[in-house]
Amino acid sequence: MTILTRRKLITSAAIGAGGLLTGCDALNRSPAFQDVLASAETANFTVQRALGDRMELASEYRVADLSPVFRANGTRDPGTPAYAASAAQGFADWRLRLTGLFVRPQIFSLAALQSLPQRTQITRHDCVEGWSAIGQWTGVPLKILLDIAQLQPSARFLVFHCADRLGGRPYYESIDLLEGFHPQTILAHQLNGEPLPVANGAPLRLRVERQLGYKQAKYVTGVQAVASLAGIGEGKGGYWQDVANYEWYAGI
Ligand SMILES: Nc1nc2c(c(=O)[nH]1)N[C@H]1C(S)=C(S)[C@@H](COP(=O)(O)O)O[C@H]1N2
Ligand SMILES: [Mo]
Repeated sequence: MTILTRRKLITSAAIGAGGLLTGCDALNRSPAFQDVLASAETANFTVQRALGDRMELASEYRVADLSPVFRANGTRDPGTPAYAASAAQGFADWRLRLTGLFVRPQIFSLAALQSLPQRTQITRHDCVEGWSAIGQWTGVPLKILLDIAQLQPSARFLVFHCADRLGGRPYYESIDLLEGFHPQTILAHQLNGEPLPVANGAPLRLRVERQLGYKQAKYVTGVQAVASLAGIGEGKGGYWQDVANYEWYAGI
């Protein structure tokens, strides 16, 4: 079924640049195609893979475009004694652990992360709840950490563990390796040139700029390399995927 879908899409893409959108719109409206999308999350992933170059960049904006306020959503403060104690000392004891299928598992302090090469990017965050905000993020490209820790050949996904719980469950998210090595995928410790506020995920959050807001894990404590998402949470790759069937590949 997946293969058929991909062939159809490639056929419509072959119409040429002018016909591509029309072809896809028609395909999107077809009930059979809707069934395919509904039937398997992998179908959506396949569509993304077939339609676009997954290494394309998300739009970047200018300082003049920054939202006056970058609103917060979901957890605004993890609220645990451990988090409060860490915040009280400026997160000097915060650690990012790279675990799972790495050749050289790592533990980084914030200072260690900040001593690595950094990237700053101004991007638009789109939340499924219907709001967007443009912010400037500074942090270490995830690729740099992956190059240090070195993935084992069996690694396929990167799971981000967070310090907060929502509705009693730990928040988590996951991405594939293409997204993990993408130049705009960073672990950010600054928003608009200031240390990340608690409400926006202090001291460290994921920015994975071609995807929706819920992928942007806040309060990140760990990156786990895995061969499969089965066995992590309920196996759908993220908190909102488990709780409300949100799409795992949340392309904008
Ligand atoms: N750890 C954690 N990460 C999270 C959430 C959360 O509740 N906990 N909410 C997600 C959602 S739905 C959105 S829209 C963004 C909100 O980021 P912001 O608070 O900086 O606006 O964080 C995402 N990452
Ligand atoms: Mo969101």
